[in-house]
Amino acid sequence: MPTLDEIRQTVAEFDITHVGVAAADVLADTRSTLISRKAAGLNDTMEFTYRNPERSTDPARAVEGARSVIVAARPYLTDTDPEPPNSGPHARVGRYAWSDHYAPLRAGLRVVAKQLKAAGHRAVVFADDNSIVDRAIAHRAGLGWFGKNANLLLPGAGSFFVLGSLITTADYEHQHTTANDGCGSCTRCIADCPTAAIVAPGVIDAAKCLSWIMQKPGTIPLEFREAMHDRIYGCDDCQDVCPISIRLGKRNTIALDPTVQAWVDALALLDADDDWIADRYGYWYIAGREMRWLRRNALVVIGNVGDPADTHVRSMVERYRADPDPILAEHATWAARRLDQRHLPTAP
Ligand code: B12
Repeated sequence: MPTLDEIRQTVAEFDITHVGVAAADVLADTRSTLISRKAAGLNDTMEFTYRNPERSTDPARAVEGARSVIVAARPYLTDTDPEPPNSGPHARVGRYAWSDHYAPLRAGLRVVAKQLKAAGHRAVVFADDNSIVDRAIAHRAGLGWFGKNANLLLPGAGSFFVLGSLITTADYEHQHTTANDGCGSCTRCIADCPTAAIVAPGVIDAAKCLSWIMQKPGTIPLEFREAMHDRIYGCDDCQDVCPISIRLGKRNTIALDPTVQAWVDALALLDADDDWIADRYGYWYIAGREMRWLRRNALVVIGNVGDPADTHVRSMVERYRADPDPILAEHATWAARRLDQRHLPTAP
């Protein structure tokens, strides 16, 4: 069975920079947090890890006889950012979704899982899966502390990391120390969240978090549409304003892959069929795999940042006002009004 150092070397080839080990015991505090936040409605309509807190906080429910959880973190901040396009209304994508960062994370951990299986152990990889609360197990493995923005921040590296786990019956020495809180008295993320979704340090009200609002099926509440601005998927504000994540994140970057999808041509998306959208953005979480939710978001973006004098923008909005999907038609009507509003000459 590979040593922890050997595991670190193996996964480094997949740009995984941090590895820790946690005991596979029940995450009792997280279980009660999930239950109490659900009771308080802070999960809004989200299921994910909230669906079955008994399951998502017990590694042994995922892998029978589990002894250890090997936790890995992979940075997704890029060394340079792609230039924003200078034509047409373009929609902004959250950094974690510029490409499928979970794929290399899982691939690296799967190499280790194979080695553990060859040594006679059970070993299963989970990343962004409802089976385990990733931040909580990473916290137990000593990888980082919970920031006030709820993200797990890695000492000396910040929060722009995706997290994944390998739950195994193999026995590894567990981490016994927890990372110290590094936020101190800073509350920038709380103050600068565009929708005041951080209702207490480390506590997100999902109903107000743009990241969830843009994923959630249904109508986008009117009070959040302007705050969405040019975002179509993901919101980075609580990390972008974090002095630690920005300063230290710059030392823990990955090379910018020219194929990343940091911007979405909103008009092209609205003109495209479902297959075209799924081909490009299918690795995102899209509720029910219904592409209409991305079209809905694109309509809000067009209303917020489209050029009111651009005939292409106007005709696309008019086309969607006549759409048989009542949700899309309503968002298009909102976009038309917003364009009109933004077109008004400013008072002298
Ligand atoms: C549901 C979910 C969401 C929801 C809800 C987020 C949330 N905060 O719960 C939505 C859709 C809004 C979301 C958004 C984002 N997500 Co998300 N999401 C998840 C998912 C699937 C489950 C998270 C969960 O169980 N939350 C339940 C609650 C109870 O947990 P929590 O908020 O982390 O709360 C902890 C703290 O409050 C802490 N705590 C308790 N008491 C106290 C007290 C204090 C003072 C403090 C500071 C903390 C603290 O303990 C709690 C339990 O661990 C995980 C994947 C997974 N399987 O775990 C990814 C995950 C958490 N998301 C991730 C990412 C990248 C994001 C976004 C940055 C994406 C984006 N750019 O839009 C945003 C960040 C929003 C934010 N500030 O949290 C990463 C986070 C990586 C990291 N370094 O932390 C994860 C781990 C995915 C992954 N495998 O990499 N996400």
